Order: sequence, then C-alpha cells, then structure tokens
Amino acid sequence: MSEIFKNIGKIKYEGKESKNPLAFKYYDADRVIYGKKMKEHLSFAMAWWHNLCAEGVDIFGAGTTDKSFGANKGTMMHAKAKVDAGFEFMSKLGIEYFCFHDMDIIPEADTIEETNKRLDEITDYIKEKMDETGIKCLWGTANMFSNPRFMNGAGSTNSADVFCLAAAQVKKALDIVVKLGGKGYVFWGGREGYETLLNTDIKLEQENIASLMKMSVEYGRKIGFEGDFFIEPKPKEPMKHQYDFDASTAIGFLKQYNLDKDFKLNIEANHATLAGHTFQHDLRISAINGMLGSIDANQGDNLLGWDTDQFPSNVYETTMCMYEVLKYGGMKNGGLNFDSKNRRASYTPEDMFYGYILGMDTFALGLIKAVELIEDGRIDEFVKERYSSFNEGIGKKIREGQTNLEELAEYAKNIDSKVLPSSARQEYLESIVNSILFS
Ligand code: XLS
Ligand code: NI
Ligand code: NI
Repeated sequence: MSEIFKNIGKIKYEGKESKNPLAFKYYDADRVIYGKKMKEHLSFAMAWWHNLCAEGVDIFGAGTTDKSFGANKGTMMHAKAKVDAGFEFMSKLGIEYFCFHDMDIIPEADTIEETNKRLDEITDYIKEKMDETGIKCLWGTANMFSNPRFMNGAGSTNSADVFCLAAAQVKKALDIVVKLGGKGYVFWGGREGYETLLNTDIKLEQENIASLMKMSVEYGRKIGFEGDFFIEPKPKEPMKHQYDFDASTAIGFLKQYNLDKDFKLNIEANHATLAGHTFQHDLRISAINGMLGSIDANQGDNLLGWDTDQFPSNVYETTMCMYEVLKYGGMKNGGLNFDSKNRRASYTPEDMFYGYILGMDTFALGLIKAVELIEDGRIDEFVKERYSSFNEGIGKKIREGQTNLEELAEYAKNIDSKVLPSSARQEYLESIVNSILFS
C-alpha cells in the first residue's frame, strides 16, 4: 500500500510560538492534566463520512474535492482505499478513534445479503488496520436517512416494510460495531420527524422509534455489546420537526420508554445551537441527568440557520465544553468526534489536515483554559454563594422536602416583601472568563 498524503508527515506538537501550519500549537498528546494525558481527556475521533466520503457537494453544485484516493468510486477497491487513507490520516495526526455509518465504509448493494457480505469484508480489513495501528472504534451507526426508502424516517416510517429494512440494518450495524470493539452505538434520528400533521400520527411514530431502540438494546446486549447507546439530538434538518429536538426532549423520551439505563446522549455543538441553545446548555442538561455520553465536535455559523458542521475554532465554546466534561468527570465510553467538514472551497488534502489541526488545537486550548477556570475557583465559588440561602434554615428545609405551603406562607409573613435576590453579576463573571482566556 503506497502513501496517500505524500507531502504530509506526522503532525507534531511544536508549541504556541510555532508558525508551522502542519504542527500542533496547543495539542500536546502526552501532557498530563489532572493525572490523565491530554489525549485521554479529549479522545479525538475521525468522522468517516465527512473526512473520507464528502466531496463538497451542495444543492447548487457538484463536489469540489476528490475523495477517490486513487480508486474507482463505488467499488470495494474504493472502500479499501478509504480505509487506507483514513488510517494514514489518523496515524499522521495521532487520532486514536474513528466513527462511522455502515454506508460510509462500503457502497450499498442491491440486496441485504450482498451488502452484509461487503460489510464483513471491509470490517475484516478495518480490523487488520486497527491491530496494526492501535486505532480504535469510538462508535458506529446505521445510515437510515440517505436511501429513498427512508424518506419518511426509519423507526418513524409509515411503512412496516421499511421499518423491517431499518431493523435489519441496525442488527448488522450492531454486529460490526461489536466486531470492531466499538464503545458506542449512535441513533441520530436522521429523518425521524415530520413535515406536516395533516399526514402524521406522532404517537405511533414515537412508539415505533422506541420499540426499534428497545429491540436494538436487547439484541446488542445479547451479542455482547457492553458500551453505550446514544441518541444524538437535532431539532431540524433534514425534517422540519425532528423528534429528538434537544437534550431535554431526548431525555424525556428515553425516560418515558424506559430506555434511560442503556442510553446516553451524543451532544453535537451545531445541533444544540440549531435548537436555540448554547452548546454548553445541552452538555449541562445531559451531565446533570447522568447522560453526557459523547460529543460531536464542530461548530455552526451564527448567521446561518443550518448545520454547517464547521471545524471548531471558537475557544470560548470549547473551554465551556471542557469545563462541563471535567466537572462531570469525563465521558466513560465517549470522546470528541469531529463531525466537521472543510468548507467547500477548502478542497485540497492539506485542508483536511488543517481542519483537524484547528479542531484539535481549539479543544486542547479549551481543555487548558477550562482547567484554569476551575483552578481559579471564582466562578464556582460565586455560584455556590449565590444559592447559599438554601444551605440552612428554611432554605435547607425546602431542599430536603421537609416543609409545606402552610409553613412557608407562615414564614413569609416575616419577610420584607421588597426583598431582592443577590445580584447575578453576569458582567463581572464574563470578565473573569476573559481574563483567563486571554492571559
Ligand atoms: C447529522 C448528524 C450525523 C450523525 C451521525 O447532522 O450529525 O452526522 O452524527 O449519523
Ligand atoms: Ni453528528
Ligand atoms: Ni450535524
């Protein structure tokens, strides 16, 4: 097998003074922080679909970049060339995990039997590469949104036949995730949603999604899958309404159908912002529910209303992300998967590396700054103090469920009704964050 990215060597850490575009400025894989290497805190993963498949096609124009990697597209030779390219790419960047959809790694065939045969063949090859390099699978999933049969969703389709085809796909995807030792299995509800209520039975659709998930858990556990199942929330696109709108909605759904013991959430930055939240909000909601499973690392554009899946460059956001992750104690079976793609006009192989270097450095810097924020302590201290009225007296009774409306109404008689809560001091806190970010 010959080298694919010929002009690019191993990407090394050179420090923040470096002007070498093909070097890390902040990501120092082996640097130890809180007793763990940077690479373990961050567990970076390559997204097979954007990096090895997407050629920059948009609705107004054809691809601008060539991902044939020297093979004829749509063939198994091409599928293997993508494996070669992917493992060379990850090795050069020091990325230790990858994530994939079934249909990213092979061209789908006309029959399930042939498709599954191709999946067996390619995963044998991937496994060889994994053994050679030590690179691991973070999570896998089934693409149940591209094929026209999934126009109305997979679990949420109106056709029982399509539902069965989706079930067959999940079953095989679970087989290969287990074969590759994957730590997670993702359900991103690609088209699990609807366009109009004039033709939609939401209750039936949501119950069917839940039963597809239930059967998947049963099967996964039966074949020895010990990792986490994840829901990846997204509010819209491609559907107008998507059922897994945001972290809160997905958690409610999981609890309603008793799936919350097997599932956690895979939070994508750009999906959170599409839902009208900050990235940090959806991370916090997941974390306080014990469901922060994994992260799709990217960022959106404030001026555009869709999933632009850009490489993370915003250090403020990655700092807040790593702050949540550190405070939560890390992600057991998760990592930071770059569900990110180059802009259509950044079309060369070097750009693929620049994208990952940007993303990895932005998260490394975020990790460093999050540690400084925690060590500084002023923010945590402020929040603690802000709620201190619940630490004793009547506040403590409220927290402990030891009171009732009658008692509180009696107590309230002695409170000056013009009382105000303490100042929220937002500007003071924001200036602390700035002074840490830019020190
Ligand atoms: C699309 C999603 C998708 C999932 C995996 O918006 O982010 O890429 O991560 O199916
Ligand atoms: Ni994603
Ligand atoms: Ni996305």
